[in-house]
Amino acid sequence: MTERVFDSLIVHAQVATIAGSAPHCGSSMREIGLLNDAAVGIIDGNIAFVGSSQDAAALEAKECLDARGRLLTPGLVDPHTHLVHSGSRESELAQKLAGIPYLEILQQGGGILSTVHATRRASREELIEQALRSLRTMLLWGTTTVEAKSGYGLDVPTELLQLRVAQELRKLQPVEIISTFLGPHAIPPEYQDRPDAFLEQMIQLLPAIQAEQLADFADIFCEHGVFSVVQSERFLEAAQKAGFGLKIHADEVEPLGGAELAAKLGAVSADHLLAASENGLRSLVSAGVMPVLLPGTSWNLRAKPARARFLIDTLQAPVALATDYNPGSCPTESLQFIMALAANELRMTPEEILTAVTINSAHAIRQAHRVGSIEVGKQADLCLFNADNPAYLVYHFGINHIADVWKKGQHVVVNGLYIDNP
Ligand code: IZC
Ligand code: ZN
Repeated sequence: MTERVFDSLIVHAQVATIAGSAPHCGSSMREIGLLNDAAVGIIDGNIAFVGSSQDAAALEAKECLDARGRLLTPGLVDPHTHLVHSGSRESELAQKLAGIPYLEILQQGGGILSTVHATRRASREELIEQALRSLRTMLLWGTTTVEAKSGYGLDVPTELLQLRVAQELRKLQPVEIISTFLGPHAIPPEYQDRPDAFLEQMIQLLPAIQAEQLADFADIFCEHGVFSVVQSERFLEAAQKAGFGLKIHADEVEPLGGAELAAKLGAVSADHLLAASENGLRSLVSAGVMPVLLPGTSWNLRAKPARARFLIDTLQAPVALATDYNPGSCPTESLQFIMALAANELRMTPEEILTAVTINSAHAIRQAHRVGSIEVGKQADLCLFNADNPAYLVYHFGINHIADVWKKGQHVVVNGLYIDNP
């Protein structure tokens, strides 16, 4: 053991430990331990040592960083974003502030459809460039793994383009990207009177996406005026048969029954759930579906937040958190801001929040065997914060607390600055 030379060694850190790779449910979400004066060693991109700084003193390392008592956490995992798109929707801000509901803006041809128009017009290079800017922001703010949905093409070529862009982005920068096909995100103008024909087209596209390994998950916007529960079931069943893991935009605005459907189909996650019925929540928890809550969206749409306390305290459920980064309902890449909202809006504790943006969010995208906790054998995705405890992160809100970030053992953010080709 003493012969091993570590690529990097981080010493004198407050290491936030999350024991085990299983999803953390209910009160166990608060079981984050802080290892005082701890050290983490990295070899070949993986965590190879977690222990006291004293024990680490005997270890040999090519690079050593003194954390000076600051908080070291797993790299943050954002399990729900609409990363690849073109344009922005600040032109709809006045409508939103005037009280025009999100779904009404969509019915009038704006909202998601305005981003669809912009994305269809954009070149591959423009899509890459805009997403790269977002990924840079994410990394600088501590996100090391992100889920990215399609859904702004709503036609075969543009949906494929969005997914291929996500695939290319993996090679261009360090943040890991897990792709989701969200073809049924809205009904495109050319199919306005034939939603079932559009859905069929998206179902027909599933095998091609699977054959090219362009996405691990399939998702649908199950919502009043978008896709019904019956349509959602048809699409998700076909996706499951084609080998996709299932996700669902469930009960974001109206209690339609998306949560119940997620339970019935054994989805990997059910996301939003602001309006989900109590029965819906109970059944999805019993079925082992990960609830992914998006407090940035409820806050931005000025809607009632999801029932995190009911899930955690009454149902002893796990909860994961995500940004929902998109140009409409939640234009922010910052999981740190979402963490502050989770405290204030969802009444989650700092420990629950840290669990929800690490091990539980890794579960929401089936990556918990590799990321989401600081354990020997896991990928060395780490965040060093200018803070010495988790409460400080959510209490001092709206600013970036990141000092350093490691991705697969590479030191990609140093003192708050992005390092290209470390
Ligand atoms: O572009 O508005 N809810 N899809 C479902 C979104 C929000 C993204 C958007
Ligand atoms: Zn979404």
